[in-house]
Amino acid sequence: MTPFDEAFHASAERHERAFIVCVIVMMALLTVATMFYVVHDFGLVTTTQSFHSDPTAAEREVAAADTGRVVKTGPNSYAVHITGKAWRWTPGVIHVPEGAEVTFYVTSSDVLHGFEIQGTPVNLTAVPGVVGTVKYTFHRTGVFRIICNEYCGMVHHAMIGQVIVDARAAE
Ligand SMILES: [Cu+2]
Repeated sequence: MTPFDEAFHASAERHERAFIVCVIVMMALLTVATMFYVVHDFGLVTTTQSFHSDPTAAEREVAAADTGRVVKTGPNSYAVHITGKAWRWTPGVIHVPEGAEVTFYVTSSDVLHGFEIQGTPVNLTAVPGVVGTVKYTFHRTGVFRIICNEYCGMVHHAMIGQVIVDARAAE
């Protein structure tokens, strides 16, 4: 071996070691990042009150809060608790008066559903185990269709509900 060969060999070995260290660091970062997302996606960590590790807990919460009824929460505000389940929204028909500010509490008891009220910006994913909240003020009377915009199986296209905005009675 010439002195040149030895110097080359030593330098190649240093590079190889540096590479091995890089790979170990990258694998460690990947492992940590994966664990972080797995824990969050599977709800093992509860970060806010709206998240539950048990999907049925969210269902019970909505059920306990009068699913199917429009609850008056103020002079001009209403709350509706609504559950998506393949393939219907419960309640399926919601009556609110014109000009009412309505807060929707939305969850799902099986798979992901898309809670969309046509003709409004209301668009929220109904997630099992999570109660999502969205507010909207209905300024005109008429029938607004609630559709599911997240494919959820065979009868997804027929998962249609209604928000019926009634004219205010003369005072
Ligand atoms: Cu759907």
